Amino acid sequence: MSTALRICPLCEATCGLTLTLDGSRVTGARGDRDDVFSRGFVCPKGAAFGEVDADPDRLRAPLVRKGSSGGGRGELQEATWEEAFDLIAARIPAILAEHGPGALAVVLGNPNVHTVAGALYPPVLLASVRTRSLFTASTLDQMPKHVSSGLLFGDAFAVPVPDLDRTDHLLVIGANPMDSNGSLCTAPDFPGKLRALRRRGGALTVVDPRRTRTARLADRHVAPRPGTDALLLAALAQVLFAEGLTDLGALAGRVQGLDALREAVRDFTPEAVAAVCDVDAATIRTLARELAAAPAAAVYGRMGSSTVEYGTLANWLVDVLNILTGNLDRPGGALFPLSATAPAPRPAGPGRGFDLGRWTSRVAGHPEAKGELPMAALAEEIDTPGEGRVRAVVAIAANPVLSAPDGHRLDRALGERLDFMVSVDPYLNETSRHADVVLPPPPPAQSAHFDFAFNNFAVRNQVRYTPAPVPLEEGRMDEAEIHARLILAVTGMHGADPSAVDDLVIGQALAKAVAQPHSPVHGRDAQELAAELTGDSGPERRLDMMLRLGPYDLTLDDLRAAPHGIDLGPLKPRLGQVLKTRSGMIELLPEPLAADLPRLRRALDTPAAPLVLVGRRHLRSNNSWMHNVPALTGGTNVCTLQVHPDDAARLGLTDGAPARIKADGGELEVTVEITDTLRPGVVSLPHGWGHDRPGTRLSVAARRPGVNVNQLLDGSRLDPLSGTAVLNGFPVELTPRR
Ligand SMILES: Nc1nc2c(c(=O)[nH]1)N[C@H]1C(S)=C(S)[C@@H](COP(=O)(O)OP(=O)(O)OC[C@H]3O[C@@H](n4cnc5c(=O)[nH]c(N)nc54)[C@H](O)[C@@H]3O)O[C@H]1N2
Ligand SMILES: Nc1nc2c(c(=O)[nH]1)N[C@H]1C(S)=C(S)[C@@H](COP(=O)(O)OP(=O)(O)OC[C@H]3O[C@@H](n4cnc5c(=O)[nH]c(N)nc54)[C@H](O)[C@@H]3O)O[C@H]1N2
Ligand code: SF4
Ligand SMILES: [Mo]
Repeated sequence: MSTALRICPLCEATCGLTLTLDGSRVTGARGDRDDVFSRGFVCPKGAAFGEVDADPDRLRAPLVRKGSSGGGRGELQEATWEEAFDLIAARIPAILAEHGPGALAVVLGNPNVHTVAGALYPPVLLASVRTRSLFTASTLDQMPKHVSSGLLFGDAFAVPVPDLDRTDHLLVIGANPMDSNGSLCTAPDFPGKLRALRRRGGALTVVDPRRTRTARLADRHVAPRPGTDALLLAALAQVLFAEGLTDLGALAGRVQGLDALREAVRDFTPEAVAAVCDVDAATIRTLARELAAAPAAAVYGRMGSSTVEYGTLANWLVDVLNILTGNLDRPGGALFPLSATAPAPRPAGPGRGFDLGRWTSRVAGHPEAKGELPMAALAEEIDTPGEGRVRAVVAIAANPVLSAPDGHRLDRALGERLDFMVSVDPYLNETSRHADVVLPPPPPAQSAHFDFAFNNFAVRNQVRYTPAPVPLEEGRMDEAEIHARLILAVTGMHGADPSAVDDLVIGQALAKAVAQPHSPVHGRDAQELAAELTGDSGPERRLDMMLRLGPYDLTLDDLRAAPHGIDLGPLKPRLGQVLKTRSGMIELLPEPLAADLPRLRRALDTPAAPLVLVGRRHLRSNNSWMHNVPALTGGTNVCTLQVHPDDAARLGLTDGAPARIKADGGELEVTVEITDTLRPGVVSLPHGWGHDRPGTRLSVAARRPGVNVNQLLDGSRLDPLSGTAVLNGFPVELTPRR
């Protein structure tokens, strides 16, 4: 028996785990008490790390489709790595040569932000193929935040996070961190931090149509009609202006467009929005006054205010409120983290700004956002004939058949209309079953971990690296090597040494850095610097390089010498480093947002749908891929349609009985669960279920498949500015099954 440290990759909290090992088998997992950030916290998912790691349904070898000569598509069979990459090299470059780069769609799912490989290689793949057909989970999630940050601050990745440890007042809108453990706010033990806020006399307000576990902890819970957050937040801003409660504090002089904003929100009075939001005007005024009165306050919005019709407006208004109350970039408010692998900050001054809609999607003409097209448009980009059609897909850690709108259409498109598909995925699931080649990464215990993504959203600056706790099993390939070989195979360099990819990146990055006056290596020799890098693999050398080019004067050796991490202190004000707008100021009322306000104003006169659907997450689940682990299934983690007792009585529904639910995209049979934790007029169905398609290898999940909520959508409901799918607050009809 031995122990090893591993940062948990299962959610955004990034807790440090201590694994107990029997040889190379993980026999247990507990929170690492010495971890500088998570200090021993663990949740049920992290505690089940061993079971997640050892799932017997995980693929052990690549799968390649064979026997397709007879007209059918053939069957996926185990193959060698060589066969798998040979086939990719034989097919994709030819498709690119014939049809152009856009014929290859790159589809990136959520676990990409939870692996070293996913952080380091997809950007290289995209840059070398030069395809504009990029679809990621962001347009099912946080793209509205990127767009609003891009417009406000000039940098789509400049996301302020609530200073949980020091704030006096936290206003949470459309997030349920008690179950999700937080998102775009990396905070191990979010529950403990909320309790500590209350203990030190601070206030927690939760705005959510459901009485969630987070709402139950709050001093005040407001349950508005789903989809109306932007109106509610606009009214808060209106009250701050009208009652003279704005106080920019240190932001005064760094903000542009204040008067225009006052004018733009003038008609969104509490009285004007009260009926649509179904929140009385007095409560709205109280929320605004409390926010303004708190010594330090933070407004924090997530999924429920993002994947909605006015998602970008709502995300923008979250930061507008932080700015109007002087809480942006101040301790206790919402601050910009500074990760150890971020490039060394450049001096303050005007930047290049942020542009939206530089190109549009082929079929529906959706504008790009941050270089991406809406995931909701992937199916139509494959199945609509014409010049520029997507003919090949590389899907990495993505299961859009379940996670994106209208899985049936995407399922058919992937199965019948593609010339070639690759999945990098540990499971044969609803999406990867369509691939011609499946490349399985090893289980997490065999992978090193570093949070390239989440340290940018962490409530405290810190840095931790955990090498792979156990060596790669015979026949396995590290996910970084899989990605590097995939890049080589796709770009016509099949057979080259995969370290060539890392050397290329290192060479380019160092050449750029030595030319930058603000870089710690300015003026030095790039080749000499490359030779100084340590690390046993391409990814380790790249990590070492990023640390050396970063803001803290760190190296990989420093991280190795501190296995429980290095604390880099609380978040500090750093707006000057962050702003990259063309004006060099915060641009409070950017033109694309101003142009979207009339649409919001029209919502004031639109009658509310009698019944709308919202999602929910369960602590022991994670999107679509953890229903196969027995330790995490059962109990309350079930795919039921939650219905309020009043709606159940009105519609003649009984608890546990089947019902039919119908929306734009289709119909589902669901099991009713009656609960008063929802506001009337709202039903809730979780996502990631629907494991009943043939040809998958998910033996546990298939026994209790549930239904795919996204089948209720047809992909046409989007937040227009960000291309994000409306997954919350869409109208449904519900009838008992007769
Ligand atoms: N209705 C509705 N739909 C939603 C949501 C919602 O709230 N409601 N939430 C949305 C959100 S926020 C997100 S992020 C998306 C997620 O959407 P996706 O990213 O498409 O879905 P996941 O279920 O996270 O599955 C990711 C895939 O990664 C694979 N995987 C797991 N570990 C690894 C690994 O280490 N390496 C690789 N290469 N693959 C791995 C899994 O087997 C799975 O196939 O779903 C979205 N869909
Ligand atoms: N256990 C677990 N943890 C997870 C995940 C998981 O699947 N399971 N997924 C991970 C991922 S990929 C992400 S992105 C994060 C998401 O983390 P969170 O953003 O915390 O997401 P949810 O738990 O979906 O919470 C969204 C809340 O918004 C509410 N809501 C719905 N519509 C509206 C609305 O119109 N207005 C308001 N104000 N509220 C609304 C819902 O009732 C729900 O409580 O969680 C991550 N962590
Ligand atoms: S909170 Fe997230 S990171 Fe922490 S143990 Fe649970 S799943 Fe892992
Ligand atoms: Mo997500």
